[in-house]
Amino acid sequence: MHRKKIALIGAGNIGGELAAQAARLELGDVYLFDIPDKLGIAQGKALDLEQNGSILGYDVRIVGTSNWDDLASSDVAIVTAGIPRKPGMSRNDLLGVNLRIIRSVAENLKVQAPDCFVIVISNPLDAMVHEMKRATGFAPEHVVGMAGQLDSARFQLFLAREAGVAVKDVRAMVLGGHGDTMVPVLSYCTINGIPVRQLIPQNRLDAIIQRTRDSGAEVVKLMGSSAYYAPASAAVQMARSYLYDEKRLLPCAVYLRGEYGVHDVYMGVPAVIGGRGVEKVVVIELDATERQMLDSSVQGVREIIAAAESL
Ligand code: A3D
Repeated sequence: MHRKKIALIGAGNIGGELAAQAARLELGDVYLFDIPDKLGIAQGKALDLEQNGSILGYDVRIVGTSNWDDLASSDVAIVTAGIPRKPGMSRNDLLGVNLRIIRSVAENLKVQAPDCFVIVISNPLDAMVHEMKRATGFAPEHVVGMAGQLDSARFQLFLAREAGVAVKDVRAMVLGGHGDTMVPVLSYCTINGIPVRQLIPQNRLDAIIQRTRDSGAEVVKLMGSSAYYAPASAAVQMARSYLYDEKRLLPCAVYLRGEYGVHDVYMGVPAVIGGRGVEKVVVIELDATERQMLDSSVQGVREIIAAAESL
């Protein structure tokens, strides 16, 4: 048995919070990787977080590095390398820059950690995770994207606030691509088992759906850079489900091979994550409106993947 090794590629806002959460949960030793220009930041965050362990009582190694050799045989790699949005930008505006970064990360991961479970967060998410699978050649079960949990968390929060109930009593799922065409599936949305449509009028639900779709941009507008606490929590939940074989059923971007009538596309759907990676893609029935929204989301994802393939 060896201590698990968590590689965090990108030591920026999300990377730092991922390191903090992974350390607190003692998921394994944490390697916080960034480009040589940012080595000091990676090492500084690592040292701060190791010292934090003396206060909080966790004990794992946390290493800041820009040397790929340090990431050899990692069990999990969480990829945030790239640039985030600035106010007024869409996720798709990041395509050209982040695609080159993802390709170089994939080339190195392939060599250093061929058996790792890869969770991609960099945007535009669906195209980046698709490219990660293509460029590493890893099995689709070992390459997933984090987005659905974050979008679902946002949806749940707004529903809870509207209904005046605890957020932990709200269960909701957002499927489809991570963008303007994301699909909040109201037919499965409940507050402690009660269908949400019985508790919140349709005009308020429509407003909440729109706010959920715009929520990433809302955060960017407020603070000038992307959200990072909730994205990190969601990815850590996925990593933990893999490492501990928890078999959590989570909405995440997985490679579809005919499920939902969709082939060769990464998209947000419910999936079971366990010790073998993506163990099951769960196909749920959708009503006519949701199905239509999912189809247009697929179309949007295909377009961004095609744009990536042409670069
Ligand atoms: P930021 O704080 O800028 O951190 C990104 C880090 O990546 C920086 O420290 C860069 O130096 C580093 N980096 C750049 N190139 C490389 C490379 N080749 N190898 C290693 N590291 C590199 O950004 P952030 O942490 O706020 O966001 C990271 C990414 O996540 C962005 O693309 C965001 O758009 C995206 N994001 C996605 C979601 C989803 O829900 C999918 C949510 C929030 C942010």
